[in-house]
Order: sequence, then structure tokens, then C-alpha cells
Amino acid sequence: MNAIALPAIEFHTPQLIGKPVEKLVRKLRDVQEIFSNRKACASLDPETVVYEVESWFPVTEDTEGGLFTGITHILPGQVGNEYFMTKGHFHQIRNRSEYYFGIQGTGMLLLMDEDRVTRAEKMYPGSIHYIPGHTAHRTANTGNTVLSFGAVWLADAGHDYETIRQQGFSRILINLHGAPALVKNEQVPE
Ligand code: PAN
Ligand code: ZN
Repeated sequence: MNAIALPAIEFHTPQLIGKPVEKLVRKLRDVQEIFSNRKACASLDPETVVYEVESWFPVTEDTEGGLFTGITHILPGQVGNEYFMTKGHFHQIRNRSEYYFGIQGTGMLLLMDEDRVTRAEKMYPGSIHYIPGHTAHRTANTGNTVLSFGAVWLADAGHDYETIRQQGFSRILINLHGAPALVKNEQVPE
């Protein structure tokens, strides 16, 4: 008879638990350059946690066809009128796609193609988002509570943060009179 085992990992909303989950904490001091308003950023405590990522890597990064999973938790907050958000990236292997799914809280997923056309999708518990290849992705917490979302991506995708660090997104998400608005990023070329 075959042994029946518990799965290797469990989904305990909203946390990934079990071995060997790896946890990454991004504080304001780690991500300060992603925010447009540097002055507002400098007035906040650099030790403020902006987001945390819990990931499970069941195979090595060079495993073609392998999958990784993780949960990101973005704290509520703003730098000036810009919501707390992730660094954002293209995948190193550009055609690698990804799924995101909303677990708790509300937010927005920014998607920018290689022609720098940016759109946004609302995130909420139960929302599912297909991120096509060749598309940079960044998430922002637009609510007053923690935004948690799951992700599933290809193990060999890799993360290219440098392109976004240099060129930014063509649009930024700001709190305009109490509601999220996707507006032109004046600090980068169109
Ligand atoms: C996600 C992201 C996570 C954090 O797991 O890595 O939300 O965002 P940054 O990596 O942009 O800081 C994912 O998209 N993986 O591919
Ligand atoms: Zn990704």
C-alpha cells in the first residue's frame, strides 16, 4: 500500500508556513528609491516595514518547468501621496508568465509592457491575475489593512530589478482625493 502523507506545505491564510519557507523583509531603507517623493520618504522612519515575502522554492532556480510559490504582505501606508508598493520587476527570462491571487486587503497590480504601456488591475480577496511574459509587475496596497496576495512563477524566470530601477514605470499610483489614480510618472520618459 502506498503511504499517504500530508502535503509538504499548507496554505494558512494569510501565511505560508512549514519548512523551508524563506522570508524576505523589505524596509523603507531598502526600497526608498522606488518612491517619487524623496522628501516625504526622508521624513519617515527608514526601519518601517513596507512589505514581506514568504516563498517556497521546492526546486533549484535553474529547473526548467519547475514552479515557485510565495505570499507577499504589503503594509498599509503612503510615501507622500504614493501607496506602499513593491519594487517591481520584469522576469530575467522575459517570456516567463506568473499568476497572482488576492488573499486579504485591497490593492492594485500595475502591469507595464515592453513598450512602457502601463495598466492596472484591482486586487481583492479572490481576485486572480495573469501576468503575461514581457510584462513588468508591481503591486500597491491601496487600503487601510495589510494586502496579502499569493504568487506562482516559473522557477527559472529570474528577477530583473535593474531595468525598473533605471527606467521606472511609466505610470505611478497615487491617492488622489481618497481614491487610487494611475497618473503619468513625471520622473521618467514616456
Ligand atoms: C513576487 C514578487 C513579490 C515582491 O513573488 O517577487 O511580490 O515584489 P518584488 O520582487 O518586485 O520586490 C513575484 O512577482 N515573483 O516573480
Ligand atoms: Zn514576478
